[in-house]
Amino acid sequence: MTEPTFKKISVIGLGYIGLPTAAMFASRKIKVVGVDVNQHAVDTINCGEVHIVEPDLDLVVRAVVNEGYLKATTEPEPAEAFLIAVPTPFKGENHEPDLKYIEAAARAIAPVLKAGDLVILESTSPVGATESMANWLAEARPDLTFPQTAGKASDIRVAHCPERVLPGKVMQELITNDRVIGGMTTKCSEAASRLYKNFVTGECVVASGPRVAEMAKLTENSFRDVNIAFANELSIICDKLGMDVWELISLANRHPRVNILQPGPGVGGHCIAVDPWFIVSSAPEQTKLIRAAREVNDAKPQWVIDKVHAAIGAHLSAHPDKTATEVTLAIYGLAFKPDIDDLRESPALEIARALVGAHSGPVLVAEPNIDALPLDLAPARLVNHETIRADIHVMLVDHKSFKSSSTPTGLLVDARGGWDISQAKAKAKGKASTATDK
Ligand code: SAJ
Repeated sequence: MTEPTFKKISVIGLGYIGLPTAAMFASRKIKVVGVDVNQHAVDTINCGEVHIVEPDLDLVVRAVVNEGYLKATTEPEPAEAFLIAVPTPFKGENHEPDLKYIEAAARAIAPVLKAGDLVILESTSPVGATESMANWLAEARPDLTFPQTAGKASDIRVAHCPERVLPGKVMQELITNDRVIGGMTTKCSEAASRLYKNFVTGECVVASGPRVAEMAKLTENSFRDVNIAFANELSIICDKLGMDVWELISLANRHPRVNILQPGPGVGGHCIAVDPWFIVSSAPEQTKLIRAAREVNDAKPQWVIDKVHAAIGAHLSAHPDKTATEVTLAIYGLAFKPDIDDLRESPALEIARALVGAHSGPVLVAEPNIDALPLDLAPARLVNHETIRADIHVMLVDHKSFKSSSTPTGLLVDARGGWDISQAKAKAKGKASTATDK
């Protein structure tokens, strides 16, 4: 017997993952109802517009809303498949995962579930979250059967299929990335694979269950975090030994089995700096390396701040006639990574705030992807990087436009390796590689 195709699906949570996913299904001419508690997001989408920035998303959303395949609402309605893409933040100070949004989403869809429906958790989640979700659904609907008790014969199919797309490339990676399918039973995995095959050209890889699928997603982001921590530690070692860390890494990466990522001012965004803690909280005694990597990356912004203060001190020593109020500081980049406009959870923003708060002289900020500075940077001025004249230049994000411009004149604190400081280094023998006179 051929399994039915999905005629209507519902996506709960219309954020950075949910909206692109909803739009992608709708672009395959499947009716999609997007559900969000944010009335503004719902109204914006129903006008064919977007409330988040992601290349090409606006075009797809406009088309699918106009054609009637995507609509948004605040109240769940019946569908054949439900995809939950809500945030999983921390609870309190101890980096414990908070499943309250998943629970709220499960309880919101429970009343409209019917036998044969599929519920997929896409949110990055700690191990066991999918089973908790299935239990909340079962609690709310004792008239239906669920895989945790009925196995393959369950009325409702449940799976964890974690999103793995890179912000900035979401519309492309949604299609081409392989998709991990962690069904609670083989029937659940079959149904989820069938759903994603509507647009995924990568492989739908069936895991042995939802727990390993949850752990796979956390492992991917922790792997990246540990690798970046290694690069960040190398940058601090190189600074002590008077070497260029970017040269070092590019030499080491010539080895066929070495692939070190790049150091920076710290790790930002909503995933890499968060997800490793979900593993730590599941196995606190067994996660020494994962925890250490988090600590190394979290300490990097302060290290950069200290470097800038040392550069200000060096400049004042070289110009005894000046006071700090006469030293102009220029900051290049505020976003959490290159070539995006997203300032949330950005180490560059954290560093800029600290410098603006501590420095008594003028602070100029170049961030080509925004139109106005955040209010708490108020004393600073947003400027075009090409017109900057300053005593100390601080590179925090290597946006393409910064790298294509010439290296500025003055003291350089380059947390990204975006400037060519090799000549300057030769001139400034004995000085730290990250604070170089040019
Ligand atoms: N970073 C470095 N050095 C590097 C690479 C990144 O310092 O060599 C920094 C970035 O500047 C940024 C942070 O790490 O501050 C995170 O950026 P990212 O590009 O590594 O990752 P995200 O957070 O944008 O997206 C990640 C991706 N995960 C992996 O590549 C394993 C993406 O595929 C996931 O879907 C996403 O997390 C998520 O939603 O979990």
